Amino acid sequence: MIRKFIFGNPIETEALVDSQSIQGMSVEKPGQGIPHFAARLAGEESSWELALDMGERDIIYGLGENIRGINKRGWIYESNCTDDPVHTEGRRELYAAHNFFLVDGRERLGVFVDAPQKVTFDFGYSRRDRLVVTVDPGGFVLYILEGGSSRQIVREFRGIIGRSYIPPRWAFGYGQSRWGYMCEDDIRQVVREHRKKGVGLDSVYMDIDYMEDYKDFTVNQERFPDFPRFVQEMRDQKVHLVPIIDAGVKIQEGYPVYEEGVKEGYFCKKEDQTEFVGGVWPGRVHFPDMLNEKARAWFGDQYKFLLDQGIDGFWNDMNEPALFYGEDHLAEVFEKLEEYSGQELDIQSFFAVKDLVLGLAGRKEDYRTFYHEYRGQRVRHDRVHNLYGYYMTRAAGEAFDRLKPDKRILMFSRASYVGMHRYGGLWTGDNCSWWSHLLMNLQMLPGLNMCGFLYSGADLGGFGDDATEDLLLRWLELGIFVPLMRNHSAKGTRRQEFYGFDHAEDFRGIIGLRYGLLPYLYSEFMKAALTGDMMFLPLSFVYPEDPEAAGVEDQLMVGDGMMIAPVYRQNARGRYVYLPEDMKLYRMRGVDSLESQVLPAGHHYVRAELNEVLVFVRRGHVVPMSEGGCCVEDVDMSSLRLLHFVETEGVYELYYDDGERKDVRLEEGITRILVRADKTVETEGLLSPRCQLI
Ligand code: MIG
Repeated sequence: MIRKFIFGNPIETEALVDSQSIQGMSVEKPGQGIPHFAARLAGEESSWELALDMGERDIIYGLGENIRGINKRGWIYESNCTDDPVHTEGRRELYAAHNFFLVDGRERLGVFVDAPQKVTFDFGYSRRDRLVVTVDPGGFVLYILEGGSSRQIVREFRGIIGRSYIPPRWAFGYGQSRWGYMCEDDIRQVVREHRKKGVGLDSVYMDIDYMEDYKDFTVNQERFPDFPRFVQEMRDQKVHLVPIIDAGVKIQEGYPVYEEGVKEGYFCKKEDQTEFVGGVWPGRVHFPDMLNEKARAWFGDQYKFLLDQGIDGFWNDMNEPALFYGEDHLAEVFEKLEEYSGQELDIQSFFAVKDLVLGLAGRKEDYRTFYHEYRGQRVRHDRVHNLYGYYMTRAAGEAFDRLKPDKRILMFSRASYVGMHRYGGLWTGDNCSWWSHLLMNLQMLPGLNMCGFLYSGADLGGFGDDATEDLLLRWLELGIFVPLMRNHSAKGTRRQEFYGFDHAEDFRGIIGLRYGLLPYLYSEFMKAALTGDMMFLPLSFVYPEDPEAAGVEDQLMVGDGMMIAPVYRQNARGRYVYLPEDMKLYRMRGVDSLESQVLPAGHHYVRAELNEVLVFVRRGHVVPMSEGGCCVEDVDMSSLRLLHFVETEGVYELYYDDGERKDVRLEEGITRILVRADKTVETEGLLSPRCQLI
């Protein structure tokens, strides 16, 4: 059951596919019959506060991309899309605003706070047993979902927010990226090393250096003299190039995107109707008004420039939107600095000077100085801040539907809001090469799925700071299960392509497993997308009666038949694993190197050497694997190996399609694989693979 409560005059976000069909009650004053929550008005401009008393053992799941554990209880989080590259435990907000959570305990309810402005989630931070949601002024819609299991509540939520984005199948292959590939040869080297050493690769990412002066929808002619030819050269090697697109448009005479945008009035303007100027990588920029329908269509059409040259995938960056400085405020800072200059600074003034300079980036006040034309109204940016990345990605997604109606285009974004999940996936931004961030990557996955973000992933190996070989291997051992599997790192950090390290064979084995597991992973992804389910689940979603499962923060269920327990500690050669039921453990070094053993329910210490991955298959389940390959299109579906834990019988419904079509139906792609106790296998449906039990 879904109930809807309307507070004040909310701004439509289009998070839901059809918000009108759910009957709503408007809430004018506190104490007006909202179930579970006590509502009150607080703050100067009157923001709403919703409070709920929690039971001692209540668990809170959700909030998608945010820091800390799977159970979000015990911290305070903010939805306020922010470009901050240091994701430490003390942070409250990252790049995304995913306002859906689920309280599971004394009562079980799903809660979606549909508000494009800042929202704060105090989950037992101020008071251990109290949950308080604070919504900044401006109105919002509250949805409360009840009835059924946690998984059912999530499915119901996913039903109202619409089908998740589905990428082309090649986007499930391994992607190599680095901020700093400057020219054709840098990219050729990546491909050459992968192909030479037989380590899988499907895509190479192009960061901002491929552009001319960081201008969107340009390609640097000196470094990529014949881009369409180069794109084709890579395609001949079965590699897709994936360029980055930034939100800010460089202010430069003669640059058509800039000139057209100004002429048509497509950029965000200030109170005085002049364009807002910010500073980002291209220098001075304007921000396209992604919320304005016409501007959005126009911005989306720009992707054609690259599509026409053979590009079929993109990543949208800096769309919180990130702001190194706002030009007006920069002028104020210079003025103040002028006052200090020549003076003898005492320590207070020194810190004042320092704060002035450090306070330039992402300054909240700057977000109050420009406006959008949204649904016929002029709306100040901070009121809709969390929609910007969503609407930028929507611009692209809608354009792809017009420009490439029959072909899936890869798209993922940094900033996001619920609703964007229909147009693209996401990556979780600038993490660091830290062991703690490997675990954080795992812990974010279920929350992301709850909010509709299935095609998502973190920078494997870590973006900031220096990676080591063992960290990268361990991280890849999680990454092979995650739809967006990309190794990315920052300029200035240690290189982290596999070939910079000593043991190519270990990387070949681990990355090879991704291609081996592809039949299962793609199939589980598609089933999750097409039925509104999760692909990564906390153990408690599958074993709700097991109190120990509820406390597990470092293992996940992956699809229907599998549990994973990655190693995420430096120097560990194994780990403790909790099994809610008997399972069959496969310890794998590569597609051709695996051993298995049945383990009884309970706690175990399980060995896992640096080059070994642990996969646990549930009783009665079958997990199909391919023989591997060096890219997705080489994965052979005619010959499958079946991981299985079958005592009586086990069935797997394998989904498959051409990997490209947008218009997909689950029923059309199913092959039923039946494994019997006597070890015979029968298949029926779309494919007729040869099957071998392993
Ligand atoms: O201010 O384009 O998160 O993946 O490599 C940094 C350069 C801008 C941030 C992205 C990162 C990308 C980087 N970008």
